[in-house]
Amino acid sequence: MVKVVLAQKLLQANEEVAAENRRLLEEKGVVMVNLISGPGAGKTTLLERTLPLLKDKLGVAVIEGDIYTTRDAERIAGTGVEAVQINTRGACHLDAAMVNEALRQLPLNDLDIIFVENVGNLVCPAEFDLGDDYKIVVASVPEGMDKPAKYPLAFQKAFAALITKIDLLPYSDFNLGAYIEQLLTINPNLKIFPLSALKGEGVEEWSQFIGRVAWKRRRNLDVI
Ligand SMILES: Nc1nc2c(ncn2[C@@H]2O[C@H](COP(=O)(O)OP(=O)(O)O)[C@@H](O)[C@H]2O)c(=O)[nH]1
Ligand SMILES: [Mg+2]
Repeated sequence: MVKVVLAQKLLQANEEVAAENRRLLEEKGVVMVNLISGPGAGKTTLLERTLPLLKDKLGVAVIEGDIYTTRDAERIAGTGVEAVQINTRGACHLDAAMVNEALRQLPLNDLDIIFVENVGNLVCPAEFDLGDDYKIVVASVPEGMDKPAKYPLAFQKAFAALITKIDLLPYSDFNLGAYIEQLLTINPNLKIFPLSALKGEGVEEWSQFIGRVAWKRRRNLDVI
């Protein structure tokens, strides 16, 4: 009983800071995109491919969430895009207060879009609102077909699903058509992008989509 009350209080406190983040970002005209996946799905690799396609047209920055290391932020810095690293020191997800700290370190007046790479985990990040505009779930072919059924919350809350590592389809029993059907059963509004960050297939389509969505969102136009 006590545990449940505590969890509710934590989530409520998080909601308040998330609302503050949302207000700040709206005032500054910045769209925040929260990338959620299990470890190794390919979030950082995808960002390394996506950022070069966006950075000349839009002001872009990245907030990297990791339990301990700064490796992903270093990879992002290699693209010339500013990255702020958050180390959660054991926590399995980012929370709104951590993101608030990171936002204070970024030049918000110069930005249009901030990508947040959440801690690799399909469970906790789905429960903690960061004040983001969009949650994007990233699921890769080698993870297998059953993850949406096992971890439905991330897929239910997502605006788009990226099915990554499709270059591995010929070597696996993964059925792309059946997977997409499954995603749409869980969330009929999901925008779905099969892609390979390694080979480049589908990356341009996804990059254009998210760039267009961010641009429209801040002009209060219908995004789709
Ligand atoms: N075959 C293949 N491997 C990929 C692809 N994207 C990422 N990887 C590999 O998957 C591993 C984990 O990628 P990473 O981007 O670090 O995943 P993250 O933990 O979600 O950030 C690395 O060895 C990547 O090279 C892809 O599209 N195809
Ligand atoms: Mg990563």
